[in-house]
Amino acid sequence: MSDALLALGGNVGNSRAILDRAVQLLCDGRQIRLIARSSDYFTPPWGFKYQPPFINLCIAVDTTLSPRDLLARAQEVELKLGRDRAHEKRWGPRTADIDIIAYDDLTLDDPGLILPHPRLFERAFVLLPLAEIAGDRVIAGRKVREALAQVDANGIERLPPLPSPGM
Ligand code: A4P
Ligand code: MG
Repeated sequence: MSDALLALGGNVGNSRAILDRAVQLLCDGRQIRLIARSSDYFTPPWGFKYQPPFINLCIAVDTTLSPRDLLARAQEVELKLGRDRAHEKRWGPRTADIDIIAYDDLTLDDPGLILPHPRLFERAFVLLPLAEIAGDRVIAGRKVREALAQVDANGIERLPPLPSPGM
């Protein structure tokens, strides 16, 4: 069994509902078990600025899948939720993007999978939700909470939980 940290984001459609569904689809309770989930965060667009704000969140999971199989599963979920890689631009709008941030303490540099995620330490929209569930975790020699203190998190808002259905 391995542990992994994943970051989810989206800015097309009802992102909170879509990402909630993404967590449910991904964490089947057998091969991928949800251990912790951050709040949802409202985040200004990073990279390509002329697009709607994103919703971002992070999860911690236990998994029996290899890193490659975990990525394949994440990409299946992205597709199921309507992601269309053929028509999107780099860092542009998307319904659901799922990145693997870390997988145990594994370091990997393959064409299709880089671990830990190479742009993690530039991204407050990942570090802020990640610090909520794994602030003391050390990734690539840096503690998540300390890495968060080094980035500009202006404009990011932690959102209250959505009312559960039936309330
Ligand atoms: N890949 C390699 N390593 C990994 C990994 N650790 N996890 C490969 C996931 N995928 C990994 O992915 C392109 C390829 O990266 C995949 O096929 C996989 O084999 P992609 O999701 O299309 O990524 P991308 O958009 O080209 O680049 P990147 O840097 O992953 O960007 P994001 O995170 O997808 O960027 N602003 C805010 N506020 N919040 C956001 O969530 N997201 C983006 C999209 C831009 N701006 C944003 C946000
Ligand atoms: Mg991605």
